[in-house]
Amino acid sequence: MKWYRSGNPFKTGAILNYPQEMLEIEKIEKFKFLTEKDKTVLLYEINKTDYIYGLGETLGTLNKRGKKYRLYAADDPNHTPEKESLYGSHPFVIVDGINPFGFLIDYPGEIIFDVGYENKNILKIEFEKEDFDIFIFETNIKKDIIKEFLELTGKPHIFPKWAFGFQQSRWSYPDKEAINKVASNFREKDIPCDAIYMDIDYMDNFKIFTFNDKSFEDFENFAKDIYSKGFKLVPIIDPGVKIEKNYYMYEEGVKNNYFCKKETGEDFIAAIWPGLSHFPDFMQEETRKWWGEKYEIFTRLGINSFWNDMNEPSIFFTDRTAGELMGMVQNVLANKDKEINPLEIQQKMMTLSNNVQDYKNMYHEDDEGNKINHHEIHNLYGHNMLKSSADGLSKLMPEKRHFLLTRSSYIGTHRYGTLWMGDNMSWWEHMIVNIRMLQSLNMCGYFYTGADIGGFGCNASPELVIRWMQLGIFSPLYRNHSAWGTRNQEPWAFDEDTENIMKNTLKIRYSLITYAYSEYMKSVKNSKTFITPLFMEYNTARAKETEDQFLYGDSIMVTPIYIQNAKGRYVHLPEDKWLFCLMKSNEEKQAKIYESGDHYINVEMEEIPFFIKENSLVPFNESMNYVGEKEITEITVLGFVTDKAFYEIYDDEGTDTKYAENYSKLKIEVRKKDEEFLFSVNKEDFGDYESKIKIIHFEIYDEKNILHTHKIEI
Ligand code: MIG
Repeated sequence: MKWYRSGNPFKTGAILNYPQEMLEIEKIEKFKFLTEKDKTVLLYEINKTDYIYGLGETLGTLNKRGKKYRLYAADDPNHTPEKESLYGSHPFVIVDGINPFGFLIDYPGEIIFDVGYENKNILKIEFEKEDFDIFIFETNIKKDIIKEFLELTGKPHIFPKWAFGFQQSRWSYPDKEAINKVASNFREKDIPCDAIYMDIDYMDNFKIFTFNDKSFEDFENFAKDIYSKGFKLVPIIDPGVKIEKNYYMYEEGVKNNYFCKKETGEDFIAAIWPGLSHFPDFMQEETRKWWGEKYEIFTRLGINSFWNDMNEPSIFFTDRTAGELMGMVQNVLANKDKEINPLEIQQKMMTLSNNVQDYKNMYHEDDEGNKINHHEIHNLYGHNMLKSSADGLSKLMPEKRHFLLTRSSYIGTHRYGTLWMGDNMSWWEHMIVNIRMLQSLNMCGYFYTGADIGGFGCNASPELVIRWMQLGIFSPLYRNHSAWGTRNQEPWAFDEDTENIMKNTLKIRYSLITYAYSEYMKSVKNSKTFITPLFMEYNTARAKETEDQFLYGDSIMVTPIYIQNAKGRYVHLPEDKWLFCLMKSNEEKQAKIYESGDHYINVEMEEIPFFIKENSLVPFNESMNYVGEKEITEITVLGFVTDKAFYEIYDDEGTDTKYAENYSKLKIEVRKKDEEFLFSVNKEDFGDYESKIKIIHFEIYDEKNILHTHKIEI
């Protein structure tokens, strides 16, 4: 790995461990470094055979060639294909060519990545300022690029085990009665679920760290009740603090100088959900501490799971943008006889929100008292908000793992929690976006992530929600969420048949909890992606171009249906043989061996297709209403063995922070010797945690498609 420095970069906090040697940017190889009048540029000549992967949360294909990306956090709820910015900035790239290499840029302002868009053979990276670090990972082994990236930026946050259960959300369940109803529906209908989200309406007038005491009267008992049914509550936290006399967050913030400033030194003002608001200056340690401590109103009730929204930060309008628009409109009204240009007004309206000039008018102060223009470090706002939340929760509940989602993120934010993919739509086109982004986000440390299942904006059809929920089985974050005013999309929101399909789907997810949790924890430990693109494992052009399939842990390849009315799809099976599994429910499944190559598979609406790799095993446990409801004492290991297969079940208590000391490993081995199978299990417990699994059933297929069963009692 080589580290080059240009100018005098801002200390973003993204990099945990710097390499020993820092080189001057002029010495950089592979790239041409240019300083122009108003920008700094890096150029890389794209080789014909190069596949260029990365850039985390961006639209477009997994191979980023042929599009331009603008890394400048934006709250844009309309993710159409031509859009260049989403909510985060993840300038990490793997160039998969003759000699694969990777690189990471640490620069908190706007970066333009033109990946062969203007000129198809040039990757052009543009910065407004010359101040950045670039790290080049020169190892040829693609998986090692990820390892080195995580050595620099740190390991992903360890989520509680329940995070691998299902989560239901909607903007908004308006009051506690609505949430209670959702909770009782899940339990009465025997549909598994672990968490229910609370969107902005739980607050008093959108004032952060308050409760609406009418719609959520006696919040404490309401929360207790929900938790006693095995649910977690996940309240939303927005950064904007309402300007209102006697509101404690406002008063404390103003008094202690916790808010971002205008150029003049007064507190910066913009309109957002609560109305005119101030924005906490998360660049300051003091402010972060103050904010983090506010979570106490939740943690005293045992709540330590949250989502941090609107932290690009999103701005609806300011007096400046609204004033300019008003001026234009008034001008038109006052001069009725003059010719008007309606287009100009319409275009002005489009620039009311999230206006770059507003960001340029906003200032931070760092811990040394230096004034920093917001625009220059724009991409750090969400990162530092999440850091503040994470540090606060770690102090308030030090023994417990927190659960935190953020909308805006930077490199390294994965250490504190994760991102969800923001405001997608109930469009089939957004399912493939979800599939690709799971892969590109895993590459830059967001192992645990996901999109709004069923789509956020627009109305969803039952088929779309079914197919998306089926994909969701293999999405680490499995959250169904939808926007205000759209059709409901909870499992029971459609017809009975749809409800049954979703119930079976969710039960399969819960039967895979042992596998999901083991694979996630091993991924973090070994610094390898949990969701892995095919190009990472297989070196053929066909594998590198397959973007609509992915590996889920070490044993499973997922091949989702994401086309409306499709009753099947083509799949690419690299290298080895694979065991094709088609599941309707935990009780009804088919399994069949496939040779490598390209195949068409038939998949009915209620069926979930996936493949198990040759010489691999997958443990299934009994489904349950929520993670931890029952102890898992019995598992069934499904596998495909032609020689020998090994699987390690990792487990721990699931909620505490002592996972490094207290955990268990159950090592399972299946060997084929001539026509016989040999089975063995080896139990290793560490610290004070003990594996609870007592009975293991085996369902092992050989290359002739013959099923061999066996049972071991421990
Ligand atoms: O302006 O809180 O991405 O998940 O439901 C919209 C309301 C604000 C955007 C989030 C979405 C959430 C919504 N929020």
